[in-house]
Amino acid sequence: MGQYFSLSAASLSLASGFAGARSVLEPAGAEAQQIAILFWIMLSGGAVIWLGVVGVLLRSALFNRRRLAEKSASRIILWGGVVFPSVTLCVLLAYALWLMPGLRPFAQAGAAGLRIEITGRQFWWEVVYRPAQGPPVASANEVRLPVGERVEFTLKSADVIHSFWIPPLGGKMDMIPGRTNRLSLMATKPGIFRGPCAEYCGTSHALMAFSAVAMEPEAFRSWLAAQAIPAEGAGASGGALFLRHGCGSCHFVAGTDARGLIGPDLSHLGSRATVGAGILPNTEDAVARFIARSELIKPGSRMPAFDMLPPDDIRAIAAWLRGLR
Ligand code: HEC
Ligand SMILES: [Cu+2]
Repeated sequence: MGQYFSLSAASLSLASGFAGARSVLEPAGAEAQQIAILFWIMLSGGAVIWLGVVGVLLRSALFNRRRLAEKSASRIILWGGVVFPSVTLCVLLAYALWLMPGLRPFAQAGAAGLRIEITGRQFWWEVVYRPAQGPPVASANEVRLPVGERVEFTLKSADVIHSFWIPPLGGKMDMIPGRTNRLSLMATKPGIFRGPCAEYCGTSHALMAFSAVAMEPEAFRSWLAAQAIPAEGAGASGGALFLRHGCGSCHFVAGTDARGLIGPDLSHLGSRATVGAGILPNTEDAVARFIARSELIKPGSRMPAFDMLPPDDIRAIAAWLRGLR
């Protein structure tokens, strides 16, 4: 089993910085664009005001040390201390309020658009695509969406409060047990982004992320159509071992007898960029390590570690899962 103990903090942190992670300040979505503009307006406004205040301070301290008459002192306080901040803050408030309906334009998505249902779970993401036409498609730990189309997200939680956030696409929204929150996003550029859980949700909160993939609409539609069809795993023995070792009691794999609903849907695991909810690259080695040492890789995870299985069985299962594309 030695090979499974080799997981170090370094390999985790390397994996978590997977390609395509980007920041709020490189917007690739309509909502993120507005937030970035608001940020730059506030930053530059704040910088100008700060420079002005420091300038006046230096001037009075270094060059102009005579006392002011009481009348002009009161005037400075009235204009600089009351009127200016009130007007500036009112203008900023009005601008921010004006931005808000733009951040949540459900009406525009309408019934015709794509809806994606996401449920936060300790410590992974359940994803169900509900396209206007065609059957719903279940997935996990990855969210794909078409560029240039408004997508409505339905956000729920199965346990504690999580928060859904794709920084380059838009603002974050909480996932609250017993409630359904809605968020509408539109990607404007193709790309792969990282979506971290943005609300502390337990031991492995920092290891709960997903990849968001913005794709050209044509490519997205053919990808979704392919996801609706059961995949063929690589090497039938892996599939048999998967069932024999009881994985199917928690995991669903379309086209097999694995019908569990406790863990992520693995029907197309091989087509995802990461495993373990955004923390490991999707390689055979990483899948095998996750199966054997899930509690070491993700403390508090609801996935029991299977290090008692023969390594060859784990390898065969990992290879089979990776073939589910
Ligand atoms: C008791 C329920 C349970 C059993 C049994 C179980 N799993 Fe899991 N599994 C989970 C849960 C829950 C997660 C999500 C863990 C997380 O990311 O926090 C998971 C995650 C995974 C993942 C990562 C999925 C992804 O989307 O990245 C793989 C791969 C996996 N399990 C394979 C297996 C295999 C193979 C077996 C059998 C040897 C197995 N599991 C047995 C509950 C289970
Ligand atoms: Cu979370």
